[in-house]
Amino acid sequence: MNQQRMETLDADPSIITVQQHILAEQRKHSPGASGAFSWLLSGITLATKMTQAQVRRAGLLDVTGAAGQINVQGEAQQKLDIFADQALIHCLGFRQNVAVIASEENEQAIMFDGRSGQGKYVVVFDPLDGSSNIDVNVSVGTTFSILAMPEDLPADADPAAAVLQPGIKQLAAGYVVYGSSTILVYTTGHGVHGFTLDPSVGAYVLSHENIRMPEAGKYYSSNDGYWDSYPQVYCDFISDLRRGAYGRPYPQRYIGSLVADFHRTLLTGGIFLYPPTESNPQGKLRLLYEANPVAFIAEQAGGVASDGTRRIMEIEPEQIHQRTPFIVGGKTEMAAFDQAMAKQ
Ligand code: AHM
Ligand code: MG
Repeated sequence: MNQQRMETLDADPSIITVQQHILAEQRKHSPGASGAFSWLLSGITLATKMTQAQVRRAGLLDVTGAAGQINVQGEAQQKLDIFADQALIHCLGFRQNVAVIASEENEQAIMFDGRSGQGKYVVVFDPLDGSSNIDVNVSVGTTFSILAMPEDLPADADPAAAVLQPGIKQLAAGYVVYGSSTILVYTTGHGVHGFTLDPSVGAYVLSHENIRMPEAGKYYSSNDGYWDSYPQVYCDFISDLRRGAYGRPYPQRYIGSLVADFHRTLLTGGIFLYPPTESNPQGKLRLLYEANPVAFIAEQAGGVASDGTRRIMEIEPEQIHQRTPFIVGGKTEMAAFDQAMAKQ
């Protein structure tokens, strides 16, 4: 083999996979760590790879459309909702350190048999967020949040008690966007890092290290189809954004998949709003597995997340599937939003 051929076969030493990154972060921030946490995260990444493989074949396989069941939110489950849910339950079921999981698709939290004492972690997720977009080739995603299993929980307790913790207790959180490429973004409280799936090797590779949300951004994002039922203060604030009251006019972008709308907001700044509406007076998005993980990532990237008056991550949850109004964005837009709320 000649020298030139040898060179083309050399592995790229600068490539860092998500697994390597998590292990390196653990060595840096928790030198005594057992590696159990990175093993758990690898269960999540594996499930998202299984899901993305199905998403990429939507239209070829019989995976699109409704499954004919209604979930606990009263929404029609898509076939891919169920696939993604089962993939996560399957992959996390093999991680002995996971005691309890809760998912958008299941009414009750699930305690894995015999793990109330030994399992250290609780994982909460929305397996396929924005799934009504799947049939029309629009980006969808997965969100997840990892908490510590409470030590004093009796073995026969309702597993929901393990899940009902405020967002400030999250040990890690992340999401995957199945978009023009598949990207995984995660935080363990030491910054926010993004990894793009390289389909040729099947690995998430570091592509966005230490993401910072721009202090002031370009777009606002909300479903203004509900304009007539927004509280007046939201209409006033959005009108001000549009007419340039905060420096320059903000154009609108809205996809209708939280992960995709937030990912754009994370990278380009601006503000995302899902206010209370007539049909969803408590807001539409779910606190534990949509708002909390996104809020953790936003804060770690220098942004802010609120329910209109409170910091999202300080809300004490009462129910697994509790909804919340959700406003998240860069420092400048969120300060303007807070001022607008204070004036009402
Ligand atoms: P889902 O979890 O059932 O997919 O619904 C959540 C989605 C979010 O991704 C998105 O932000 C929101 O619903 C869009 O709602 P709307 O269609 O009312 O704008
Ligand atoms: Mg969702």
